[in-house]
Amino acid sequence: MALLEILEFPDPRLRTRAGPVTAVNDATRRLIDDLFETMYEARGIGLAATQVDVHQRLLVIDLSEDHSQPLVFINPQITVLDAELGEYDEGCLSVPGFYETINRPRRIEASALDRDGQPFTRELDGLLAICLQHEIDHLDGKLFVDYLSPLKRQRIRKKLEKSQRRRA
Ligand code: GNR
Ligand code: NI
Repeated sequence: MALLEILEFPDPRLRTRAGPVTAVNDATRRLIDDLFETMYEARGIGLAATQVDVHQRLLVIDLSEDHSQPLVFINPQITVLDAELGEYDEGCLSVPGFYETINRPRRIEASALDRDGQPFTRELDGLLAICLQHEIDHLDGKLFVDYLSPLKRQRIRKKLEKSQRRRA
């Protein structure tokens, strides 16, 4: 297993649109294990491959406190079940330290492949529906800051660039 480096906004690599996973094999499962290890170490509830500079349509989620409910979504697709939006204060490991209220559809149906390459479909709501939409946005090169006003996004970008310069 390996800890991977998480890219931070405004790194242009976060804007890459990931391509489909064409085969679920041992290399895929190694990547999945590394994503979980990296996500748990960073205390996140989700992580998309895009965030570690791997541009494949694969993401992991675990909403549990004790790392007991790992979920894998490969080539995920969602359909919105209900036009109703819900708001949530979202954060992102690629935008560390910033939380903003984002509106998204509350109820979705998700289809994907699991870590064995088996297809599944689930209806999702609550934080899981929010998190999956947030992760699929990453696969499409999109970040939650894209839903904010240009002024707010610019402020966040400047602050993160400053802290990245301090660390460099
Ligand atoms: O850890 C995370 N918390 C979170 C909170 C609200 C909405 C979405 C998220 S996902 C985030 C981890 C992350 O950046 N995944 O891409
Ligand atoms: Ni994120």
